[in-house]
Amino acid sequence: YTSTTPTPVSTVSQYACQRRTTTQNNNKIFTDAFEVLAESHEFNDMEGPCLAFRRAASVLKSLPWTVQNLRVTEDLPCLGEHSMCVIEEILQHGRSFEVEKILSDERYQILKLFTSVFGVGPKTAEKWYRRGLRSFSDVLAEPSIHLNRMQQSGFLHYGDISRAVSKAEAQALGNIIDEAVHAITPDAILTLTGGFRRGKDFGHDVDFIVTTPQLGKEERLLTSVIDRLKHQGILLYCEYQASTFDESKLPSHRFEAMDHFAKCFLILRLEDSQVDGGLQTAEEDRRGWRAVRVDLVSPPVDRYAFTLLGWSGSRFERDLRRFARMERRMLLDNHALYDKTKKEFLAATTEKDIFAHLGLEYIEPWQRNA
Ligand code: DCP
Ligand code: MG
Repeated sequence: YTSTTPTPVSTVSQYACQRRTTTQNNNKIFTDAFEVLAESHEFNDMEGPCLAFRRAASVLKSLPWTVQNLRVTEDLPCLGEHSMCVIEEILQHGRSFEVEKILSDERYQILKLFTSVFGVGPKTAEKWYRRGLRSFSDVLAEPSIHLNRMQQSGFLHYGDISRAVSKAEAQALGNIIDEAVHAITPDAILTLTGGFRRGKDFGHDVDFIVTTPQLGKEERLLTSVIDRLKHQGILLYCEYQASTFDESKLPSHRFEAMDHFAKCFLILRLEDSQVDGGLQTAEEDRRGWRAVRVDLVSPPVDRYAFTLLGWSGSRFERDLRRFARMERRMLLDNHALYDKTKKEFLAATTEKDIFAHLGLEYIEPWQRNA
């Protein structure tokens, strides 16, 4: 529900891991604006302001009420002068002129278009833009540009994978992966993670953790699953990364660092007949299938809880790491938790163990949409 009397704002933490954030966003008009500002700063390689706008958006997403005047925002954390100005503009005029200027800017539009291709990040998009390329056909017609495998499949399946994946489709993919995993290893563990674990209705991909109770057998399980999907003829693209995990290494200081477990980035062919309540676009209706992005990660089972917490994602997970470092002198990442004071690793079999080690109240996955 949306209450009109704001709860005391002084109790809102600067850390997303100390806030409960459901998928119901009562401040979408503001957070959409902040997201555009964050992205535009990202395109201009300005990490500081980009992060500031992302944190500001995250704070507003956690509020059980809608911001209706500027006064209530004064006591909220992570809202700087610039964010306040944007809120004020929106409160007054129903929109932000600064955001509208960005949205109508050619460079922003083109970089947004290029980065919407699987395998194309801000750096590549910027390089293409600087070379004077302005459309997909410009890029594809440019002989000096070499697309890597990921980008080639990104263009090939662009229409399908740029369209959101529904919960029913995620469920159908879960069934396919479940069948494959358990045909290979009957006692294998398969868990849906990412945005769908947080209760989102739509996602850009579907993320799963795949492991086995037998320590050391997890990597072989993943490669066998990939082989099986290939034989079923539903593997449209696969980038496999072997494990580079070293258990003696301390958790990474970097917030955005990828983990070292065996993983794969896939594009799978999903039949309409496998999806409950089925049909999508007119073209897919005719074709009878769509392409979907799927990520699988395969940690050793004793690292399962860290991986699950990490891959459940959102700003929540970034702030867990920051909280651990800043408030507890601990290092957390997708592999482990390390106490710098005691100079020892802290083991965990469940997410609750990790929250307990950090002295944090447990927050359910569906409350982690920060
Ligand atoms: N992740 C990771 N290492 C990777 C890929 C992902 O640690 N190589 C983590 C970071 C994300 C989480 O997994 O926090 C899920 O990633 P997504 O990009 O799929 O994000 P969501 O699932 O939250 O959103 P979406 O609905 O866009 O898929
Ligand atoms: Mg995802």
